[in-house]
Amino acid sequence: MQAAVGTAHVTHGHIHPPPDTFIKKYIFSQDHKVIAVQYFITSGLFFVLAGLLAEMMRAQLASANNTLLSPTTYNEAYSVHGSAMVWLVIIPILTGAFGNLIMPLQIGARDVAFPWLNMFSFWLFPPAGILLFGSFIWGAPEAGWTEYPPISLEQSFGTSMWCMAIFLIGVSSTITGLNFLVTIIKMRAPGMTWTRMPLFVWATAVTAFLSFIATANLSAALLGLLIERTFGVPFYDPAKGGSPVLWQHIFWFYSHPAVYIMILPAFGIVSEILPTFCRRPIFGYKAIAYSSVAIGLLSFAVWAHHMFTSGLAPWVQLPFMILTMIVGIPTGVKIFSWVATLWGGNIRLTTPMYFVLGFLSTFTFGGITGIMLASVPADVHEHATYFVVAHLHYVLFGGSVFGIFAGLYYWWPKMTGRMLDETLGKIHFWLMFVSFNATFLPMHWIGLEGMPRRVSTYDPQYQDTNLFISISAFVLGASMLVFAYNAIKSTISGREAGQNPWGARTLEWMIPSPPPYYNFDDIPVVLSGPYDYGKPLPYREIKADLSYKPIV
Ligand code: HEM
Ligand SMILES: [Cu+2]
Repeated sequence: MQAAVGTAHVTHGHIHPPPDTFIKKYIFSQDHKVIAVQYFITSGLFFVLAGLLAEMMRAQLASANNTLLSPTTYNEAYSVHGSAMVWLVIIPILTGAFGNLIMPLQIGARDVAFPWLNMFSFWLFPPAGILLFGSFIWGAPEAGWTEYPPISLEQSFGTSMWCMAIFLIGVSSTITGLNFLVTIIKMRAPGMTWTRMPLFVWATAVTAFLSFIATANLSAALLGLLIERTFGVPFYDPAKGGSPVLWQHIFWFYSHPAVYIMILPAFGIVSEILPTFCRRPIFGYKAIAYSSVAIGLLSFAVWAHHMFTSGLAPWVQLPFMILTMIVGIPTGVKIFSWVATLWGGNIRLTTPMYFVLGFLSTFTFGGITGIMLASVPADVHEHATYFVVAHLHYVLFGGSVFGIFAGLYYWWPKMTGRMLDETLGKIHFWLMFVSFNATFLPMHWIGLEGMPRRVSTYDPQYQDTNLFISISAFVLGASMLVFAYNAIKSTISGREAGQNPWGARTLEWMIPSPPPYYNFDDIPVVLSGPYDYGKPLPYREIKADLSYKPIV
């Protein structure tokens, strides 16, 4: 047996041998599973820091003319909060952590195509976080996560640190995108055709393509900003002949695809969890897979919907408005397919399912306010108000973060070998779901009534609603403690998960939890698609327990 395994490893010559030292095993590891955990821990830490900045802002906004934070500190807080949530939390968790943990297992591979590059990508990430949070020492950036010139040209050295931080994350994203693309194209197990791939892999493939293609634009824009700030080369300063709108175009040419980098993997997570707990094939497999591709391509053609108030000619605005609304179609195709999967399913209401149902309601709501913002006549009024803050948190928090927690509750047993407590999971869900809506739903109203975003004081007419929002935001922050407690409890005394506690059918559940170093002793042979509940397993010579054991 040992010899047979040995030969199989030789045929996969690019796979690294097991590490022999602590440093190689846990610090500079090339194992995709260890790297995934490194991403989870690092982004988890940044999530706490960025969340604390949000709570500081809400403390300031609890009353109309509060003086807890100075206007400058408030500007720094939302700029670093937004930048960190986007680049240090959501993107690294969905790609670096979930992509690394799940994608190679689901395609039956022993690792990603370039394990060393994978390690390198990860190690660009902690320095980026240190630069971003360290920028507070010299005066953090104050022009929001979008850092529009000319304001971003005028600020202190902290803004240059922001440029370097985001540049590092950009390089890391580009490399990971390339790595994942090659892995998915070249390393799928025999028999795993494109239409036999799990939907999370489809989502990861499109996300990797976007990371690879789009992020280089951001890097170029950032380099321009850094060069202008350091050496005075006038790319963006209108006083010297540059164009601030140039920055906006390049920034959004990246950042609109980036919103799909932040949501497609969450779509993938939802598409894995639904069939498992509905015990039936996912409705519209191909529709879900191909709509991800459609969304990915369309995402390059809508960027200027962020710039309707930047003086674009009307004949430019119209196509951007129409194209943006068209993105709603493939997204709607997914939502209908998910609802149709639920329809008539033998539904098990586990914690991952709670978060999926939470995701479906909040993300759909955020998608609809997105269509409202896409309409030029409406956006002219909604732009730069709290309506936008409400919309973006419905999609990023209600979508991406709910998706992340769904995935965490679902794959935690695979990652750690132990179950999370279901009761605590449900308490976490209800606290988070209710306080999330209580925090962000009222922002739509005050936004439409005219409260501007990015301000530390406001007209007293918005006082009561803001106090309510702030109290809800503190409950929302506290709800995360329930998860932290659950995670610690599971690590110390959680029930052993076994190989396949949910009775799922994708390949990661066909191997032990946590997976062994080489993942698969023998590379599996795939015979059909992954969600055919009720039929024999579609893998040659793999026997797995498919019974779902309810967890009490
Ligand atoms: C406890 C949870 C959270 C609270 C209370 C919160 C609150 C806030 C507040 C008060 C602002 C600034 C509004 C302004 O003055 O313009 C803001 C901005 C922002 N937040 Fe959050 N937030 C939370 C979680 C998140 C998450 C999970 C994300 C995920 C990506 C996120 C992304 C952003 C972004 C991108 C901005 C825009 C920053 C800018 O204007 O440049 N937030 N948030
Ligand atoms: Cu956009």
